[in-house]
Amino acid sequence: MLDFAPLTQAIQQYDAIAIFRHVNPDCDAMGAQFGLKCWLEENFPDKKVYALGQETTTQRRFPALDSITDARMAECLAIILDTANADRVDGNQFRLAPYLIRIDHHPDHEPDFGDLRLIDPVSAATSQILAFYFQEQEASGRILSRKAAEYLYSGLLTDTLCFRTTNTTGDTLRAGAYLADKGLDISRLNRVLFDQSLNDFRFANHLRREVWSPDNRVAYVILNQDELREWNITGPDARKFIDEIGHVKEFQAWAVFTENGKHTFDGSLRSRRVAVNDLAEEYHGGGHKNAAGVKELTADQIKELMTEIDQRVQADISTSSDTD
Ligand SMILES: [Mn+2]
Repeated sequence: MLDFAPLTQAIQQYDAIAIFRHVNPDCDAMGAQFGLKCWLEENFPDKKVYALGQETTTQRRFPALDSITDARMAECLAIILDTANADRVDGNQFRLAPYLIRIDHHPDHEPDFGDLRLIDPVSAATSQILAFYFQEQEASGRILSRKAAEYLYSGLLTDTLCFRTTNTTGDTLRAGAYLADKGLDISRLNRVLFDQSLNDFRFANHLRREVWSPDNRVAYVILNQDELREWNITGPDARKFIDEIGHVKEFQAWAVFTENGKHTFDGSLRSRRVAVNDLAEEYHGGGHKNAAGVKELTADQIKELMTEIDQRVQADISTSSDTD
């Protein structure tokens, strides 16, 4: 369990708090950001709290982001959520903060990034870490509202693909139960997060048709700019459909690559068992063991990467008799 005492001390010490998260945010980044903002505003009404960043997610609606001057930033405690690398933060102003706290569940590769680091790679979501912090704080009379709980539950549910990922644990479900007890409408939230438009439904069919899997072990799709334009979808949004490929028993690893504006490809990688994050790091990316991202690959590099992943899968199959 993380020691949250220094976090509480820092929050108490500063009159203004700025909350950051990563670029191309998912619902865990946004949910954690607004869950924390909401909780701080409700429990520390005298403090000013800012949610900073430019981008947002299309999966559910979040309030508008704030903006502050550099001078104001220099007075703020900065809290960075769900972000393992300094250059992945959405916005640069955190560098002006007198004190920097990181709360994250990604493996920690930048020990100098953050004055205080609350990192738990075993947590399925940053929202999970915050849920336990807020629960602990109830002993000090602080409350978690339904609204704040809803933000965190959105993060928990999306980062675990509805409690299905390999990092879903009893703690994940306990965090979910704690949040649900705040009066959440679970069914409505699921519809808000996972119901899709007709265009999305048809795009998912297109993606399934385009899957390339020569040996039925490793599967991937490459989408070029013309296709993305035709389907009226951005690269990051198209890559979120990767789960469409993840339910085929034969596939041990799978990926979706989308052409970016620089004539190279960005990709999302997933695997059942073999590690893909160390390989992703060789291709301008990174992430979790079984879920990672890569950036700016040429078509040849895609082939190289998928061949390397396939070799790992073959080695894994030949050393393992566990086939469930
Ligand atoms: Mn996350």
